[in-house]
Amino acid sequence: MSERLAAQVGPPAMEPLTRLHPSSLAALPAEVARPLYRRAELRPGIVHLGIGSFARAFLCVANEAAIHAGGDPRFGVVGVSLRSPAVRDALAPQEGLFTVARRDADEQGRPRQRLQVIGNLMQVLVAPEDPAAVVEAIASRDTRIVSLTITEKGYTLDPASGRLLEEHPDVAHDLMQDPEDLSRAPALRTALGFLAHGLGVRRARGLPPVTLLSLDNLPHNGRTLQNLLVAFARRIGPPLADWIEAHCTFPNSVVDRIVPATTQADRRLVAEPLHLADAWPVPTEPYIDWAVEDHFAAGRPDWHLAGVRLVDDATPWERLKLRVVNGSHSAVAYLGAMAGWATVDQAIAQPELRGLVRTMQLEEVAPTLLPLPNLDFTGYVDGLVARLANPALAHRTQQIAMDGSQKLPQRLLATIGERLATGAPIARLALAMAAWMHYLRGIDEWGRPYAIEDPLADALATARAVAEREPTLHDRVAAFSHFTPVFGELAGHATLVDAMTKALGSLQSVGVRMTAARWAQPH
Ligand code: CS2
Repeated sequence: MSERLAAQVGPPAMEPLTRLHPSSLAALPAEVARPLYRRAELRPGIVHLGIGSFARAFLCVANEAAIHAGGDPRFGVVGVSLRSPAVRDALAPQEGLFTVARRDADEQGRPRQRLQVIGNLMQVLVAPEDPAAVVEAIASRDTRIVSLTITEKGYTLDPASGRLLEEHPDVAHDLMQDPEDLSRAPALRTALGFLAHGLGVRRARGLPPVTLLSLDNLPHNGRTLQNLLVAFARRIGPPLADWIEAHCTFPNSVVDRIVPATTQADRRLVAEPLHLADAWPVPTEPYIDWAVEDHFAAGRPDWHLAGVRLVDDATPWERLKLRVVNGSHSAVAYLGAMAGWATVDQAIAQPELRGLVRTMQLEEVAPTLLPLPNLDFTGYVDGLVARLANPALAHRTQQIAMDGSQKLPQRLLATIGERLATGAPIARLALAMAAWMHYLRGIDEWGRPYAIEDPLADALATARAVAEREPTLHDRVAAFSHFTPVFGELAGHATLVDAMTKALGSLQSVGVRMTAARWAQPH
């Protein structure tokens, strides 16, 4: 057979794999964990907005562990996709079952994974197809918690101040929907719109309040959600705003688990040992940590049985997580993407970058953290570097680089602001900010272009273009630093502008590797 013909005919067709499904659970290989409880006993106690990979590898995993440990099964999850039907289309034929693959490397550095089929996701609703179903789910008598992983931009807030963006077109649209006219099931677009309308129905029906639980990487995510939702509700009906404030609770919570986007390779890596096809498995790391304030309006799952920390005040955990884990992640993402290191493990394998992350954390971030009993900070940072070095995750630096405008205020600028207030050095933190600015030019050090994915991409491009007209690098950085949605009160701060100019100048002239090496040294 000629080579051309062989290519057309392709390899012999493989037997199509049976789909993961409750009826196929019994045939799973023994080493694959699976639901060992009766799924029929689950009740839909949690409505989760944003049922992407993170929610499934985090909330559903902790929930599954709690139920396995004998916890209350009335907290099954109804997932909501606010945009695309893809997760529902993948999981409906599997009756909500999906596989979590915990991946790392063995002592010899060979990748390995442990598979678990998760059973507590009961249903997935697709908001644009049936907004009324989402409102009804939030208003359902069974619902006791409405949780969210909608990413930073899903909160429709001004990143630097946390204020509701009333002028955002989707917010403006949702504010116009009539909360009294429930029969028409308004075509809501925002998470806040769905929450306000769902809670409006609950209140109208005299049903008990619920807990609103944000699982996103925002500062004081519970309080932030409360402020936004109450501001939104006040615009559509002050009594509803009062009811939410008086009865619903919004615990702050801090989530930590690295969950890269699923690829075709992941599907194959899971299908092979499973001997079944899972349309949307989720790869993740073995590490998982969750601190949540124990302040629930209508009960909660027995998450303590799953090792979740139930705390009075999550603030110290939040600082640690956002500033150390996410701050390092963003620094590695921008520097790595510019240097052409496509994945986080590739980037952190460079001694210069590893050194920079350690110095930034130990010298500049550590003094801004709040005391946590028994925390060995150096061990925590070393543990983070080991997590980032996990070669089995292939976490793309470009994935983390997305939405910088929404992430950097809490990951880097809050720390910078506190350091500046005491006159403390900020060279490494400013390098991370300069790396973002460098990244926004859209071409890496090898001349390869990429798109800037950010809800404020257009405004950022304009700010950059305006800054480019300035005669010196210092003036360009100063002009760009007036982009207030990100820089907020630090706009134009002389010390920050000086430090960013120095770092950006170095990135532009000697590149990422040499700059990281220099900035990793004591200054
Ligand atoms: C990452 C986070 O994509 C990002 O911005 O920094 O998703 C990170 O992986 C998690 O917060 C880790 O807990």
